[in-house]
Amino acid sequence: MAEPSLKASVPSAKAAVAGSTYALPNEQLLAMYRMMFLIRRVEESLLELAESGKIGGAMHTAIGHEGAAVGMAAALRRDDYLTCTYRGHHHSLARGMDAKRAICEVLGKADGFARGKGGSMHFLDPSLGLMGANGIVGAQVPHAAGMALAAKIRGEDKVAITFFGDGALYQGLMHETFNMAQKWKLPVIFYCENNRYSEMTPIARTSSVSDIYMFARAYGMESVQIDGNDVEVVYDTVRQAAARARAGEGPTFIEGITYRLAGHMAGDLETYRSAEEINMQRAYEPLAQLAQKLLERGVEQVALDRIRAEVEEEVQADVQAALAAPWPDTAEAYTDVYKV
Ligand SMILES: Cc1ncc(C[n+]2csc(CCOP(=O)(O)OP(=O)(O)O)c2C)c(N)n1
Ligand SMILES: [Mg+2]
Repeated sequence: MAEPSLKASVPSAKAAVAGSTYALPNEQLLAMYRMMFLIRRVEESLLELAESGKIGGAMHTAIGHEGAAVGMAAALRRDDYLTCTYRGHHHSLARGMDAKRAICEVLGKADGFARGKGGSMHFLDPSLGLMGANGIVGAQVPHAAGMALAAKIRGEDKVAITFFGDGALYQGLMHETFNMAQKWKLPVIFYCENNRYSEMTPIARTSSVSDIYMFARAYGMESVQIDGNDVEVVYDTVRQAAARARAGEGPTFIEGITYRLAGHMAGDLETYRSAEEINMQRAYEPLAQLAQKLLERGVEQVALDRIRAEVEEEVQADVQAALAAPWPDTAEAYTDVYKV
């Protein structure tokens, strides 16, 4: 079965948020451009470090998914709860995690926010509302619903958002969660980053429906499909979903169409898709889309170039500082470790 192109999916996606009043000022869009480029360069640098053997364990990047993270971060508060998958560097950086400490964590250095013990797949910082990434496909979704339930019981004005992939939709616990979240009108946002692949398998080979936001409609849930590579559309959709959640109107399911420009994980040989397919998607990726939008709205290319140069310098300094940072003391091997 042929894989539907991103472009083909986008018109219906835009229609799903028709009537939106979003039009962010250029200044805010430039800040979003800066953050998306920072995430991109941190992750590209991490891939280089992995290739040179400096990173132990599995590492998944979200190169091409930056729109979802940066749009979300602008729409929510830092005390709103967030859970995500093993592909979660972008959410954490967008919520304000320090880039040097993030790189330290992936390298296993003592300056990492989990003292180098969590690594790439377990980014976490409760002070930023980051309640945990999870390596078990789908597991973080009921966690977020539980946080939303707790917020509701305590009478807190908090929303929980959870990110997951298209492949997670076929896990039973997702559907149990959708049902109860809708029944109890929990303040939770289910955000599916649909990159059209589960590891090396295209969605056309795994899903019985092509528009997966339809799954949530079966539970009576508000559910939309959007262009997840358009950071402004993501911002506006999450903003509306959060407003509904805070007003007690219950959960929203958002299917953000995107595309993973790098491999499933570092070291992926990518034998399952062609270079032509990847190159075709470069025209729609979040940074390219936003650059084009900014130029059309009167921003000069030189302003974008300046941001890129500044971020480049910042990220290279962070990488060098992380490489030079100390390793944890060997005695640390026995701290913060639990057994049951
Ligand atoms: C319960 C479970 N089954 C299988 C795996 C192995 N696995 C890791 S990532 C992945 C693919 C998930 O695809 P998707 O949900 O689309 O997320 P993406 O990696 O594309 O972001 C699989 C099957 C796992 N980690 N957990
Ligand atoms: Mg996927």
